[in-house]
Amino acid sequence: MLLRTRLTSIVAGVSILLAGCAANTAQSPSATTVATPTPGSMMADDSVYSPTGREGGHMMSPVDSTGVPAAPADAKGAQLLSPRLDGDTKVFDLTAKPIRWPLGQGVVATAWTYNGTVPGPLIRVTEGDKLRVVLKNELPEQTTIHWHGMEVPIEMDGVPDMPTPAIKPGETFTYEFVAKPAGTFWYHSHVDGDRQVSIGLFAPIIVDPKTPAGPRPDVDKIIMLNEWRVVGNQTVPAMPMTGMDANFFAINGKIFPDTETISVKLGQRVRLRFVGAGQLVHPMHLHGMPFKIVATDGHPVPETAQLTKDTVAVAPGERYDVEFVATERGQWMLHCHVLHHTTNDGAEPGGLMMIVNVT
Ligand SMILES: [Cu+2]
Repeated sequence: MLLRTRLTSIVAGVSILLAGCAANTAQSPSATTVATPTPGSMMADDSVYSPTGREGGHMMSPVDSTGVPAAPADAKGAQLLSPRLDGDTKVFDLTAKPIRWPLGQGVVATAWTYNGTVPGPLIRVTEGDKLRVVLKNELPEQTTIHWHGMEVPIEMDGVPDMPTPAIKPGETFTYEFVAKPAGTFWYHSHVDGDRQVSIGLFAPIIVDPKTPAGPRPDVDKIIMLNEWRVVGNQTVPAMPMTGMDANFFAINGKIFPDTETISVKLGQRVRLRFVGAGQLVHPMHLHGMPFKIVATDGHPVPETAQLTKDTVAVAPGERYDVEFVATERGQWMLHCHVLHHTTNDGAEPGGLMMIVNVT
């Protein structure tokens, strides 16, 4: 989600380049091409959305709730999606669609989702698997999927027109690639990310190693962190910008005390896979027992380099896999240490908190 920064620096670089070439009026065609924002990106001309221009128009407008169906009250995000087999290819069907999503505590957000949940469904495969993901776009706007951190061909990378065009409303696109490398990854929209990702178009993908280094952990949990702005019945994409600040903070699409409780038996080994799916940094702190950081951004950390920590700062886009052995009985808090993020619309306790219950 560094597209804006990247494009800004590219544009800045190109401006300097062009200024330097002022005496020579023949501009390099390639430089002009690079400076052109991709359609649907944050650099694009948003006048197509709003006659008043970009920041004051489309970016800040509430999400349209008209006719959006409600998810079941007990709906959960990041649930395992079973593939169907086509020969030796694992096929996953996704539909991008709006849903009224229960964040918890009676707060309902208008979300854009994969298959109607926040986060979208978990895709879990083994390194080397042939993967096909069929995405139907039932959103009112174009979209794509970017396979964040995975090594996919450029045609599958999900940045609009670089080189594959975005998927228009009503259209379907098939992503096809071999799952690599092993690790914790996530997938998300790469169109109008400031809005589309902020309102729910994100989900986990885990690639298990072909040859595991050791036994699997007894408990293995994904913890996707993001932020919401819900005022009354209206959802506005939360972004770090005055007037757009988040007032709800969610773990796997839920706010405390409606976040999941992780149940662990004494002596079990627990793996938590943190994913920074929002736009803020969340230093996640576990009470009672220290943990080791065993993988960063999906890639294993050699044992001799594994830091023992009780807090890990999860920045936007990052993943941290941490592991600990449950040595102490009790209901231990796991929470963000930006303490405003443990509130629901300003009231504590709430937000990015969950309980690890060791029995
Ligand atoms: Cu936080």
